[in-house]
Amino acid sequence: MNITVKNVKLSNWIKEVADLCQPDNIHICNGSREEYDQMIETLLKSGIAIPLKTRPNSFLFRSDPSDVARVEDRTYISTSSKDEAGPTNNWIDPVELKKIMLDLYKGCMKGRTMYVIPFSMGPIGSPIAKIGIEISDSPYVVVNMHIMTRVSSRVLELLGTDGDFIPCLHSIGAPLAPGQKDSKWPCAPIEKKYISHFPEENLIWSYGSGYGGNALLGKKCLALRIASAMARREGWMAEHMLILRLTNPAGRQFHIAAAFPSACGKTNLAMMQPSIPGWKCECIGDDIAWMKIGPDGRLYAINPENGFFGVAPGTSYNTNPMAMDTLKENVIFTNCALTDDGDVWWEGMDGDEPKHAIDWKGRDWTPESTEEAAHANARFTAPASQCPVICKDWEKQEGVPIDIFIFGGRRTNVVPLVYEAYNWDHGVFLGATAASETTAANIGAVGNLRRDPFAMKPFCGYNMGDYFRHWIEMGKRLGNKAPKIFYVNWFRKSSEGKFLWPGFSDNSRVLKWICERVDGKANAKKTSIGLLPDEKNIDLNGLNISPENMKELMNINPDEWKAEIPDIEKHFATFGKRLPEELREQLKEFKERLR
Ligand code: TSX
Ligand code: MN
Repeated sequence: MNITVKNVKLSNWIKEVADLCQPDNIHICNGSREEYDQMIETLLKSGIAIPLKTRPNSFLFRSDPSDVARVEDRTYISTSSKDEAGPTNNWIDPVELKKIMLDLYKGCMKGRTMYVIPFSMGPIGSPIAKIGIEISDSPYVVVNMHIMTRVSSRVLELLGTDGDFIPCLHSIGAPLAPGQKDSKWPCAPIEKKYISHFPEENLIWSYGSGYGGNALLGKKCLALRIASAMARREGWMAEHMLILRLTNPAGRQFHIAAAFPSACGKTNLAMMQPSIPGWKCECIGDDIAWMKIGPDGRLYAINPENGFFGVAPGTSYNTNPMAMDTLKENVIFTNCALTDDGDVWWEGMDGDEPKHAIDWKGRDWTPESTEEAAHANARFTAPASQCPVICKDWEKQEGVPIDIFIFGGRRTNVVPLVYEAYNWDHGVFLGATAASETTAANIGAVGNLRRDPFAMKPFCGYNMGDYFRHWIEMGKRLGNKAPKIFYVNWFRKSSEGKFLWPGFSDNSRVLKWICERVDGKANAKKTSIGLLPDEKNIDLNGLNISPENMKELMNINPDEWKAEIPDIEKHFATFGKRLPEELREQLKEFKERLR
């Protein structure tokens, strides 16, 4: 094969992978519209992509029913010692894991084309951006990477002859024998799937799955797991956070980065439109924030992604109108239902459900069917630039200065609507103890409390105790320029089981109080858990919420909080000696405040 690549490391790696995986062809991607169109054309001809009649340049894909989500028990952080990966990660010794995977990779691309995808996470050339190269045998991965990252031949130019990049090797793990008919969604069985990270050498090896975070390696694998390990070594932060800009009626901008576990509506908050007059909200990112301390000592954030890979079910003009308007054209849908008029549909979409549809498995569906039409983890892949409220500065090379961090979770009781951390270390304590109740969208029983520190449990590429320490250290470096830290809970319910807070657009009322705190304009009262708004401090103008409900929403019951302590202690104990002294101290002070 006649491949010319200037970069020495890349050209050697391509040869090495081609020798190992034995593809029929090699295609070096350039990220152009022509390349995208040509790829889609091939996918249409083979019947894998289904064109949508109602949305220009938009297509539906159906995955294999066994390949529908990230596979956390097949995800590995492979460091030289198990302790380096820590208690929250699966670990296999790198020598052993590479031996297993090299065996799987041998000849795995036979009968297929090997795509070399050069991409930038972050605006090309930004001082915070990183370059990755994904090698994949999936054309579906190529078109998704076109939307989710900046795929471009400019990336190869930027690399030059000796520039460095993060190698991301991906195979669906389904070689074709000569003459063998391909399936619509080839992939390997679960016991052969491996999503492996080698953070000590900035390397990603993924095998056997074609879905989402298992296969689009720029996102969770590079931008969170590998980047978090790089960030600790290099003194910056890679976080599972949305980024938004809130502008108050006086024109002052506040930049907020917020971390929530899954099923808390992170994408909805990222695109939220305020219900209070005079306030403006713009989206910068909905999933990942990379942050570095700038020349002025403040923390600057970029969104390393180029698109949204969002959960479709539940997305509607009610819950997220800006997302709905993002999805009008140039979108890839995966595992949604197909309506008779050639549009996609999913549970929770506005309006009546269709009388007939084809479900995500390709079978007839009617409202009488016992299964869902769309898979609960069905997705849209859409360009961020199409979001009507994308911030004009979302691609600014130096990023935006973060004023506020928000952590949160889904809690039916105990946790009030909003509170502020006393100081940075206390804020790190709130992030480290963050917890959320499981919903039908998670695995396991509904309503169980799961600790998900900083919403990073599945995404931290090293020992989480060291990650907590890194946060403590960033606070020391940021000093009085550190963002203020808050905790929110949109999901508290009354004793009758009704949501106490309307949520969605009305969350702007909570963000307003948060901004006013940062501006030094709002009061707060000291409590055992942190600083709480006085009841009158939250702007409830035009909102129909009873004082009793407001009281219940903000109530702190010390007995309920005392009952949380044993679980926090158990959680902290899992990190052993790696738990920073500062967090032990925070827990001690919390216990004293509760006495
Ligand atoms: O995304 C949500 N947010 C954040 C929005 C900016 N959701 C959806 C979560 C599932 C992904 C919410 N659900 C929020 C919320 O603030 N709050 C709730 C709970 C809730 C649901 C419905 C109503 C009120 C609260 N109202 C009615 O049903 C009329
Ligand atoms: Mn996420």
